[in-house]
Amino acid sequence: LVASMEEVEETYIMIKPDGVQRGLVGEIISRFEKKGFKLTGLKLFECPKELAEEHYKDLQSKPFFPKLIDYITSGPVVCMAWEGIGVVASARKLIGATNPLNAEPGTIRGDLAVQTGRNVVHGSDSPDNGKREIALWFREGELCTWMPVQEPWLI
Ligand code: RTP
Repeated sequence: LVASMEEVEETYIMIKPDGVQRGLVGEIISRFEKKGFKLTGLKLFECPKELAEEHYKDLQSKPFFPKLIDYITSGPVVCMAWEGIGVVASARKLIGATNPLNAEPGTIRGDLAVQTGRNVVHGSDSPDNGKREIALWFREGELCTWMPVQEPWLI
């Protein structure tokens, strides 16, 4: 069955610098692909400090904010836009709890991380924030809408 367009959401997923440095990029991307979501944006990117501060502006007053900004700007991140039915909440489930020690085995953080301050991946927490964050991290020409092939690639 084809989903009605109202059910289709978009979310911003980002592999943080520790995920890139530990060689987990392929592993993390494949979890979203295998689940059945559609990749519509993808780039390796060195995040400027101002962008990290804008992205995390709701956490500005937290004591860990300066450390969080240092972490996110400490090396390249992988920026991704994903599309699909219920993708925002589903991606958060695939990612697991913020503190990796509380994240269930089978989730990305549950399987691959041990510290809140090095929790390898970000996912938008609402459809509105999904749209806001995709607009913040991508320029329009960097996003692709595409349909699965109708003809087989191989015969
Ligand atoms: P994210 O935005 O990265 O997906 O994470 P989240 O919603 O699960 O968690 P949030 O509370 O929004 O925190 C954002 C990121 O800040 C770092 N953090 N450090 N106590 C600490 O040191 C602390 N608390 C949060 C984490 O990298 C968290 O993912």
